[in-house]
Amino acid sequence: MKTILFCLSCAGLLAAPLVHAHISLEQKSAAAGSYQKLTFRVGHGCDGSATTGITIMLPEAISGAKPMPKPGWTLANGAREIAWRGGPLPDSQYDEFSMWLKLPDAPGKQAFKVIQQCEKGRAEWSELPGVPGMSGKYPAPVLDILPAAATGPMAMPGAAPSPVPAPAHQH
Ligand SMILES: [Cu+2]
Repeated sequence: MKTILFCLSCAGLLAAPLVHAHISLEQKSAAAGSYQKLTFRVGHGCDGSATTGITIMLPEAISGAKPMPKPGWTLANGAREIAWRGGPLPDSQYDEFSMWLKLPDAPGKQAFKVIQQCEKGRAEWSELPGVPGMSGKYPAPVLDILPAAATGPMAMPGAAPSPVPAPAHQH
């Protein structure tokens, strides 16, 4: 399994000059059970076509998220997915889409599948690392959730418990 993971990351590195930014997650890791802002960066369109929609699928372990509204984009947030529609965001520009959520208590890697809609075509960023048969061209952004004890407020100030209410707050 380690070999597969290693070779996939090799392929990603080799392909980097061609496929550049992809859709990436600014935060690479965070403490289990913490409240966290996640920022998804959209580095380019679909084969040169401008982006008109970003849909982020929440992993099963995450029960809710509060997306950040963006001028020029309408927002639809369901329990399992969050969608921004608008733009268009030209291929030559980049933008960020953020949400606020509570991470699960269990450590481990969580993948956020992203569907990018463009004026022409679409791209599904859904490939998971370590799965044989994947091209590696459209990796899903992955967050590494670390055991809370391994981080702690001193090591990661951003991961400290926050007074902001839980995103899954029910009325
Ligand atoms: Cu790319």
